[in-house]
Amino acid sequence: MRKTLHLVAIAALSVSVLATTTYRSVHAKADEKPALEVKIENFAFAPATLTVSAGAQVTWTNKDDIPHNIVEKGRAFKSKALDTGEKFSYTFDKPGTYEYLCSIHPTMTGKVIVK
Ligand SMILES: [Cu+2]
Repeated sequence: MRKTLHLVAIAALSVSVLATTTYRSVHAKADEKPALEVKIENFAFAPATLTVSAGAQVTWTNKDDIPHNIVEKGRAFKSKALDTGEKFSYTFDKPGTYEYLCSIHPTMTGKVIVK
């Protein structure tokens, strides 16, 4: 009788270890491409400097009630004017430093560093 209980306990433990391992591997996969977001708010990019790994996709969202755009200084990318709530995404394949601004309000600047 005791031996049976012992075996049941071992079986239960194995199932829980297996479940934990499966849970972790699923989550590790989800973490491979984190959502990288830059908010455009109060005439500023936040964060103003973002460091990402090559291959990362960055999404800008305009939270202001007036249009803004995102123009990379070397013209690597350029968005249309984004209205409130609109988004623009760009995938950074090559390492480097990408400086950008809002060409409607050129004092608004930001930077993405790709490693
Ligand atoms: Cu602007």
